[in-house]
Amino acid sequence: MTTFATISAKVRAAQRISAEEALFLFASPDLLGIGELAALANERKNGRNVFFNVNRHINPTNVCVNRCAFCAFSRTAGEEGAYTLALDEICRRAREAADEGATEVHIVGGLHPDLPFEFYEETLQAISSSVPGLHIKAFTAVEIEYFSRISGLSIERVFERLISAGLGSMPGGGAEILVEEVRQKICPEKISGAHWLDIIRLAHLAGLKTNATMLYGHVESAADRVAHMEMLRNLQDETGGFQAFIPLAFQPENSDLKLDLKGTSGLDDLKTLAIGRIFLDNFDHIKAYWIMLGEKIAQVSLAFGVNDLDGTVIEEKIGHDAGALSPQSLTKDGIIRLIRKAGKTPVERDTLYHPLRSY
Ligand code: V47
Ligand code: SF4
Repeated sequence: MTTFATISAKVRAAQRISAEEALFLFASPDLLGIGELAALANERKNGRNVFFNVNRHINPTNVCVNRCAFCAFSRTAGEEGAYTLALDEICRRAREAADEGATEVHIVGGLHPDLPFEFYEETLQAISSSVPGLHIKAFTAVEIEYFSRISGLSIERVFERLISAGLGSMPGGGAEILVEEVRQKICPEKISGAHWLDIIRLAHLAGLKTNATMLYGHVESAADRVAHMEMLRNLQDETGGFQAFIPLAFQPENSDLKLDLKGTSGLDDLKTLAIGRIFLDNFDHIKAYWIMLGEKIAQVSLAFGVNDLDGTVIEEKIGHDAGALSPQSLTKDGIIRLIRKAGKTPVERDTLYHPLRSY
């Protein structure tokens, strides 16, 4: 029989817990007990270090043919508020970021009905030639699949072309909840969960590291969250290409999923991060994306198994269009202070988790 004690014994012995046991933890009221196990699992991997990076997000366009029900960022072409950045402006932002100490740009956007694949390829080429050394983490699996469709190229060929144009790694977006019934409710136009996993597998085979996100706190059940994490854990066993798991707390404003959803509770945020740390024993990093969680919950999460606070971000749009109350960026000093005050050691990292400097 599953009890908290049997799960605790497994985690303490560094053994993998089952999906059923993860579900048991979601149903458990013992948040502090779960947090303690997650902290233990994390300390074993990362000691007292907490990573952050200095980065900038650039969203080249919010025009998107998918219009997922939870997304307040996207617009239809021609709709008020729709925008597309010129290549020069994207480059200018990347250069400005590097001048201010960023080591990474994080580039994701909508699925634009008219921009050709070459626009994205040229964007990477232009950034890598004008800002050499800046790591480009770009495009979700959803965008990669779209590039393949609009160009007629295979997924493998899309990766080859983007890597030679300067793509360094991929973020973890577009995963949402990989369970099909949930996808039908929240993002029916988006590629299936199985397809998302296939594209990520090909990314890993092409030598790209990626992250994996999980959008939670909308219509999904705890069982859906566990099924999602199990699919990620299985793929990670196969490829080892995931760097961080990033649960994204749903921000309900201005989205078609608004219903009577009020957003996640801090308790659910901490529990989800902690169970992610315990269940995903083959992921090195659990990232608290402070933009969606707020600074305080992100800080508390450092005692619940989290070892990464993402970055300075600068001008975040996806969460803020959906009502996120966090600031749009944090300074490096702000992140360092936040980590220090939680009793941990701040370590600036590059995108691939090489430590650059500890504070
Ligand atoms: O895929 C969209 C999510 C994602 C909302 O890999 C929303 O380092 C909450 O993936 N409420 C894009 N979330 C952002 C993303 C990401 C962010 C930070 C770091 C990394 C990384 C990846 O944002 C989308 C979707 O799941 N999203 N709308 C919303 N209303
Ligand atoms: Fe488009 Fe991504 Fe928003 Fe879905 S989440 S509507 S794919 S920008």
